[in-house]
Amino acid sequence: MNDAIELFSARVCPYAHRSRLVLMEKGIDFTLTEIDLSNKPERFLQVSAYGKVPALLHNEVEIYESAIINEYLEEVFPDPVLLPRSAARRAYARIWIDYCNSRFTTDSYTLLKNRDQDKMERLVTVVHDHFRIIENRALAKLSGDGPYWFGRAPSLVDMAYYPHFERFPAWEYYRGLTIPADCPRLLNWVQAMGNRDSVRAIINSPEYYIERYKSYAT
Ligand SMILES: N[C@@H](CCC(=O)N[C@@H](CS)C(=O)NCC(=O)O)C(=O)O
Repeated sequence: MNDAIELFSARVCPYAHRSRLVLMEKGIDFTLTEIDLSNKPERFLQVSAYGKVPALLHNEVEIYESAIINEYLEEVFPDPVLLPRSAARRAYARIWIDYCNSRFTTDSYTLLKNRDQDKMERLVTVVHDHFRIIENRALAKLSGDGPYWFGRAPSLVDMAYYPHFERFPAWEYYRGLTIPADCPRLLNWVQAMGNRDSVRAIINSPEYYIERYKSYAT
């Protein structure tokens, strides 16, 4: 079958970034359609019932929500494999992607958007706690002697988290957030991800994120 794949995306969006990375890691040819989120085209709204990027059009198949798009890509294009082989570790992968969506991201953006100085210190502690949970409950237990979530090869979990860490300079700039020194695996993970060809091909500068996140933070 001749595959026609179109990804509706927005450069600033960490969720669209996830699906771009998975498409590139798998070497899949695709058309990237940049969406102006303040003026969404009808064609995009036909595909994404939520009106959010990313959305994927694969021949006649219409999919949205980054985690679901990425699992779909994993099933349809299994090479290279981006989920662990064992059922238990696949379940762990899904737990950590859920953790990213439901805890890590929510609390990170609460910190960035907060302007109440009295709450700031507590919100920084909450995000630091997430870093330590990732360090100790995920990487220390699952990554063995490799730099990625599940060891030597990257997975959908790495692709789910990395876009948030690429945007980290905005948190550092506006909120003084740093990754604590007692998270060496996490620091190493950021570096390993930053060296991947897929990541380097579409990386944005710290200045880009600092500028684009200004309205959230100030
Ligand atoms: N849960 C969604 C989140 C996607 C999302 O929030 N996308 C934002 C841009 S980063 C968006 O399209 N916002 C447009 C809107 O809400 O109108 C996913 O994982 O795909």
